[in-house]
Amino acid sequence: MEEIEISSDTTVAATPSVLPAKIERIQLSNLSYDQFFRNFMQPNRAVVVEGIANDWECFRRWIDRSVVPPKLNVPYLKQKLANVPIPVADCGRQHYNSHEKLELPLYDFLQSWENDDTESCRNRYYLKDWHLRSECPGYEFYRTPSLFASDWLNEYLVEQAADDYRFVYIGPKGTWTAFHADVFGSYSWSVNIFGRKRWYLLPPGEEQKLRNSLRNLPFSVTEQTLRDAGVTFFTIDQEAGEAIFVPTGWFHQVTNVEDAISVNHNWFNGCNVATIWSNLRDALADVRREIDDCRDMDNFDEHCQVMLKASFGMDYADFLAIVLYVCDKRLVSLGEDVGQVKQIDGYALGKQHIRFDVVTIRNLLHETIEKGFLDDYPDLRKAAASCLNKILSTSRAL
Ligand SMILES: O=C(O)CCC(=O)C(=O)O
Ligand SMILES: [Fe+2]
Repeated sequence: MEEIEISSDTTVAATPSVLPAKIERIQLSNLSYDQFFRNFMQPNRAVVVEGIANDWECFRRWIDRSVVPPKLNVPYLKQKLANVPIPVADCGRQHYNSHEKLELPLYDFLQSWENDDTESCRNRYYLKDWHLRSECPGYEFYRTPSLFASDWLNEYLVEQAADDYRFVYIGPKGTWTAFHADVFGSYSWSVNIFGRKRWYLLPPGEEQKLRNSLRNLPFSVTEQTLRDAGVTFFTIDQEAGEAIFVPTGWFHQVTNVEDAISVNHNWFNGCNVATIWSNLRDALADVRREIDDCRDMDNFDEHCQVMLKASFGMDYADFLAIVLYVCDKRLVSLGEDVGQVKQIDGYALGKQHIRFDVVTIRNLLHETIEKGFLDDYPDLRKAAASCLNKILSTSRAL
């Protein structure tokens, strides 16, 4: 099992220096896990990693590189995959803050790639957020790069056989993803296996300059609108074989400037879990404000959690279930002498990494109890307190 390890278990993030003029590009062979952890994940900095997907099955087989220009190998994909319904975004139609979604049979979508006569339709449908990995668990068309293998969200969801955050995107030239920050405030990584995407990436807070008089954010931005609003932003052209690490809370808009195919995960871990928890509490505060006039109804707090799940995608119980599950796995391994903590795609955590994760959870739960964040939810508070006690009684190993 391949180990991912850090050089010490300190939870103190390196002080972020001023933003660089450009997003750094680094060859995978020149970037260790520990460097990525300290220089990018902890300080929440974007980076492009080159040379990352060359040995993936999808990189080698989904694309026919024997023709000029290379193109999607539709016969191969049809032979590998059944004609399942796939989710597509209609880039010609706006639905609130994103594109309208519909489902198409996979083979219809693939067929339209081959047909030039349907150009207008072809360049409109964007196959995105496709859970191909969980739909075909036996088909290992890629392996998560070790840099991104500490992933509490998918570690938990995959082991529970629940809906995960691992996706495939297949976008014809001109399709695009509207201006957004990622779900929960998670990190995302995106690896192109084909084509080119253009990203506009904004450091956290810069999006505030784009709010209109109703405090709404724009659906789409251009370099011109960003410059006019005095926004600090980065433009990145991402080529095949390159990964983009999108840190927590960085707004972005992405265009497939050529036909482009990518694999992406959303995830969080010990480096950004405190931000996720803070976002979740802010989202609950928004819900409570929205339905403040119902405050006297029975089960008001439970009702708020139902609304929180609907708007944010996760409620307090979901969040704690992930954190407590992750913590238990690590505590069990610390209690044994050779216990391994398995991560997604066959990775395992090194000892310092296990300690880092546990210390992070200890700090998070300690603050949660101290500050009364769960006082409206006694059962959750009890579960959090009991986990904290378990951590404290394992202090020998910490
Ligand atoms: O590639 C795209 O169209 C969007 C990707 C994205 O938003 C992400 O990876 O966070
Ligand atoms: Fe995104």
